[in-house]
Amino acid sequence: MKQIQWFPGHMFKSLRQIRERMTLMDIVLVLLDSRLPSSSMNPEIFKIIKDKPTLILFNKMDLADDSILNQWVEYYEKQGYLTLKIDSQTGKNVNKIHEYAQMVLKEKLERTRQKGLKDRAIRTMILGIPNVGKSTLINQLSKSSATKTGNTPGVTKAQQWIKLSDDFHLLDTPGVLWPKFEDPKVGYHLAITGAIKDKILPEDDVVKYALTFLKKYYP
Ligand SMILES: Nc1nc2c(ncn2[C@@H]2O[C@H](COP(=O)(O)OP(=O)(O)OP(=O)(O)O)[C@@H](O)[C@H]2O)c(=O)[nH]1
Ligand SMILES: [Mg+2]
Repeated sequence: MKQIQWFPGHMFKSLRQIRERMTLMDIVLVLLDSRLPSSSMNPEIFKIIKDKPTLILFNKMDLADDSILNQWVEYYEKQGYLTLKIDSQTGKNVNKIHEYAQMVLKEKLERTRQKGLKDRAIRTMILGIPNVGKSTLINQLSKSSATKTGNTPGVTKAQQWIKLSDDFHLLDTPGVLWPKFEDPKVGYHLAITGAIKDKILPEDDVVKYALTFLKKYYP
């Protein structure tokens, strides 16, 4: 199997931007592909988000094998993460994201209220590897919002926010992370599902891998 050496320069730039923007966030939405919850997880992600509250979203739930997906749900929930399965294309469960974000931030929101402070809007951003559905989710979320974009001064420059509601604001540009590559199998999974360009791995190998995989797991 061919090992991919794949860390384009724009990923360094993207990583720097993510780190900058992270300081503005109350919670991050980590978007995974339900068909490949492991391969679509960036290996460094928990170092990048540190102890920032996180909601894990399994996108493309419509394309996944639910019994296997449920094992991943269990895996992350055991580690203390709240997760939600969504379909960004049809919008299934997308309207639950706000409520889930509030659940993740429950204690923090309660503390604010106890101090008699008024809540400010929850600020969030989407993080995920290429093709996982970040833009589709942003479009789906903003469909129902009255105010499309607003300007809030950021750390270095003004950031564009989508006001999904008065108390839930989404940064309009998602953070793009690189996928996991240490296991050569992952490269094949990403090629088959379209997360990496067709040219990166030899087509014959990808097709051979896909057929072997399907024969083994879905004969
Ligand atoms: N079946 C299905 N397809 C989806 C879903 N979400 C996104 N897609 C499709 O997945 C493809 C990639 O979606 P994008 O929203 O462009 O992904 P992205 O993460 O913004 O990709 P980059 O901008 O390249 O990083 C598109 O063809 C979408 O229509 C989903 O929940 N279900
Ligand atoms: Mg996009």
